[in-house]
Amino acid sequence: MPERFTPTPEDKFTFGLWTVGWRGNDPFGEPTRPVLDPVESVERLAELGAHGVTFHDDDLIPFGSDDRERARLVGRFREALERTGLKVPMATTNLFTHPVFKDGGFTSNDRDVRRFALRKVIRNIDLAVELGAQTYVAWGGREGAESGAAKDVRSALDRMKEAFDLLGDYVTEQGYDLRFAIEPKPNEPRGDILLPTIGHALAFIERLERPELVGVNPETGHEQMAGLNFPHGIAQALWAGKLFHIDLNGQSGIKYDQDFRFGAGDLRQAFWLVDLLETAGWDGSRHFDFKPVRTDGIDGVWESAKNCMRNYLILKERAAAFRADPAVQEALTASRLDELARPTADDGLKALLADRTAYEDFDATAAAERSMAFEALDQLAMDHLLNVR
Ligand code: XLS
Ligand code: MN
Ligand code: MN
Repeated sequence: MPERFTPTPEDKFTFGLWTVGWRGNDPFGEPTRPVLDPVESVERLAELGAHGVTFHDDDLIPFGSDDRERARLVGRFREALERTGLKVPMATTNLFTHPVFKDGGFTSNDRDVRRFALRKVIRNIDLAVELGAQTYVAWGGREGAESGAAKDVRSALDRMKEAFDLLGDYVTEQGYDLRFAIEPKPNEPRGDILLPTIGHALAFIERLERPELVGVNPETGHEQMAGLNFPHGIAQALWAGKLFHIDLNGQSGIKYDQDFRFGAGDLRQAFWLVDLLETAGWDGSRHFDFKPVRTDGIDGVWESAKNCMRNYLILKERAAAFRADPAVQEALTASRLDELARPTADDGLKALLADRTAYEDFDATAAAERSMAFEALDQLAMDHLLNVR
């Protein structure tokens, strides 16, 4: 019998090539691990039970490669995918590593850079579609500023909109079955980044010419870097029909982008997130965007990749046990979750205005005395999370 927290491709776990391939270079230190061949990543991830891999153009084809080299690298990657059965559900563009992108891609003050950025994205969209991707992530890594006058934010948002409108035209004209997912992040590497949170991105998307083609790709740590509640943000994205992709990892509070393996960092938010995705019937990839800690060798890379999936499956089991517990059902009723699900005025505005019990005869003092009983409910969740019930 397989161990119960061992993943299979049906669990839809995916990893960026840049995650397991991260060599441990940070602003203060050089790489601590050797280069990892994308083909080896594909093989190892398949062995571990993943469903797919994702990549930035430059993860697969180093910046500046000529056409022959590009074809060779894509060819051997494709061959590894066919051999292992691993899928490529998503791809993205690196618009942040090369110095040319020091002031961003879509919103660089330098128009030539913006035109180059769009061409770079379009080139990789063609490859993404060839490899079967249906989602194209756009993280505006360097779309931002460190100082006030350096960026006219309203003009920059015009340029950002222009970029997504042009990309929407491109995939529509090509007949591609591809949607875009904007990845918010508040800061790092820029002092401040445009579209810093899920909420900013959702509002931006509604101003686009083809809003139906664009959703969000929220990352656990990015919302938590801003002190926000990640499951709440995901719930709002789901509510808006805009959760097109998700980046799972771990983060401990308002700090630099830690990118720990999933389950590390804020464990309670991880629990509520898995509960949300599973109860909402999320059928997209469970994509891990994490960085194996730079203290570890290649052993730690595969150990942490395995444990991202293991932690998700453990939390999935714990969340299901919480939902199935009759005591939890009772506690949910005591906390009036069923009432929250009921419309406030399903009798209509006229009836609400005529209802004396709603206002004139309403006993606010008595209603204020009714306990919401949230403490008992929350402890049940804690007991299930810690597996002591
Ligand atoms: C960096 C981002 C990045 C995106 C893809 O902070 O998480 O890895 O997910 O470009
Ligand atoms: Mn991150
Ligand atoms: Mn990410």
